[in-house]
Amino acid sequence: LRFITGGESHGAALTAILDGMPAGLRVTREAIDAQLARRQQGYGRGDRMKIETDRVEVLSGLRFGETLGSPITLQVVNRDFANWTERMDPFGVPAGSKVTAVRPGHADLTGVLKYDRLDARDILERSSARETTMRVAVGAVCRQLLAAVGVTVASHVTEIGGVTVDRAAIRDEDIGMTNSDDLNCCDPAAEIRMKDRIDEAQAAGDTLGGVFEVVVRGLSVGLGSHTQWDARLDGKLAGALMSIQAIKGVEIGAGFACAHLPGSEIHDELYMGTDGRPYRRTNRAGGLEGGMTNGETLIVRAAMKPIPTLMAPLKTVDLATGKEVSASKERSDTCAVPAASVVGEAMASYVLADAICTQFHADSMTDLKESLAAYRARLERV
Ligand code: EPS
Repeated sequence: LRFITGGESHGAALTAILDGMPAGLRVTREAIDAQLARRQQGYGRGDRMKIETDRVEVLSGLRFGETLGSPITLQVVNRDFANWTERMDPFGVPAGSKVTAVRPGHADLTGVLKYDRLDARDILERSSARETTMRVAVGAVCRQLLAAVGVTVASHVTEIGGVTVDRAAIRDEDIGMTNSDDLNCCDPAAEIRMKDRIDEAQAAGDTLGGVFEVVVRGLSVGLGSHTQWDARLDGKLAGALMSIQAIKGVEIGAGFACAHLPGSEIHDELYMGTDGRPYRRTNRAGGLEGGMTNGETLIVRAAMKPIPTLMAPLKTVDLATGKEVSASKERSDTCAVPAASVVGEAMASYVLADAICTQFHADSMTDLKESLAAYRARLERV
């Protein structure tokens, strides 16, 4: 599989092309729109989300609700474009003031230097996390392939602005089932404190980051491969999650804790089950060993930095005057960790659907399911 996205945050529309999906996958509009709606939620988001109601339009690759094996072109119209037509006109003359007080932590400064622009809007329109709308749309199609082979993808927020959930008290099977709409959180007591923290930050004109965890169940043993660096699934997942705007760290399973615990407390020991199959009692590997899925639940965490647009702006330099000033203010979110968790699910869905399509390469879902069933049957015989 491969996909690319196009679109500026306040441009006419966002698009994506997803290539390589087998033919014969049933895809519903509702399933895509439901994921788009989840991404729009979250306590701490700004006013833009009151303007947008993201809905997918499918321009190619589907007929009567089934994939054709051809590229799938998806589009989401930006409602806010109506307020930006002159400032974002593809052919008109420059309108609106330039953004020159570049925001620390944002793509603004590096982008204008690299792309030789005078207006940071030429950069920020594309670096904006609005782009993740299309990743979620693509991920929602991939999720439907995963569902067809018994794989489910969920997530939950585990930390916001230093307030953490009691992870030990959250049962793995509840993740994705008991999540709140407000913060995609499975710990109601922590969520109250997280909301207070967001209120405080908002009142102070500040922003907050956090951590989310993606949990994938139903994966076969052996997706990915130990044989080559770019076939290792942990590397692909980490890269995909790291590519989400504002993500600064990714962990798999016990992650960074592996660095300070001895091997005896990290590795998941094997026991022989009564059914004659080895099993594990722990999952500190997070479902990945040797760059391959090991049949346990896949657990990946990502850390998001606070959004760099602060209403109480940071110090910066105005590129037009050379003076030290306060950074520019764009309407923005105080905290977008819950939205990022939905994007994280989407990126994981894409990587896993790709791993399945690579291993069980097939032009149609019929052939894919047959070769996956044959592989699973062989594993059963072991
Ligand atoms: C964003 C700034 C805000 C966010 C936006 C990402 O948008 P605006 O500048 O229009 O107020 O709401 O997120 C989205 C639009 C979205 O769909 O997630 C930024 O600068 O990255």
